[in-house]
Amino acid sequence: MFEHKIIFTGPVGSGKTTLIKAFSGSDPILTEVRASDDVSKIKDQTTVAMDYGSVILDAETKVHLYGTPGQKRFDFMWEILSRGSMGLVILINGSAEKPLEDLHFYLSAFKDLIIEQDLPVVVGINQVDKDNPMPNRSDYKGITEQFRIGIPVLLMDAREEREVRRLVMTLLFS
Ligand SMILES: Nc1nc2c(ncn2[C@@H]2O[C@H](COP(=O)(O)OP(=O)(O)OP(=O)(O)O)[C@@H](O)[C@H]2O)c(=O)[nH]1
Ligand SMILES: [Mg+2]
Repeated sequence: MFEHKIIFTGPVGSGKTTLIKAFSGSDPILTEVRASDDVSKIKDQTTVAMDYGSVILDAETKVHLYGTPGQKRFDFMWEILSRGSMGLVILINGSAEKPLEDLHFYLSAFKDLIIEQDLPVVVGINQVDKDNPMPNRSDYKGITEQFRIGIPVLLMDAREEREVRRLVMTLLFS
């Protein structure tokens, strides 16, 4: 069986934990605690170390999913979780205040994987009106192309198993 490790990163509230819960075959392992300070204005719980889940895609393929904490103060976990991963997903809440800046920030934070290691990367934009997103897909594309040409950008819903599967398949085949 081929086993792949994939890392999911992105800002607080972009849906990393939601996605891993939606997609994991077995019970995911979460490290959520009650949010304090600014995060509590957005939601009740936040990831402090990692999310982990796994899913068997077909008879030959198992995927291990690792979600990072979004909060910058836990950024020491980003590098630890990145080790040995075959691909990176950056998840962006498209209805946040500055989603293009968020994307730029995470592309920069993971530029070693993206530029030096040339790992497969896919960007998922969620929490948007898919028919008329603002900013639109090509705005996000423009940001990714400052880092590397050809990074796929998908509009998706992190709560939907089917859409997460499409995102993961895009990563595995890119
Ligand atoms: N409309 C919509 N809501 C979503 C989607 N994905 C997640 N959400 C909601 O947005 C919030 C995201 O929260 P989390 O999944 O905890 O976000 P996170 O990225 O794990 O955040 P941290 O662990 O704090 O970094 C939850 O309230 C979800 O219900 C989506 O695709 N569409
Ligand atoms: Mg989380």
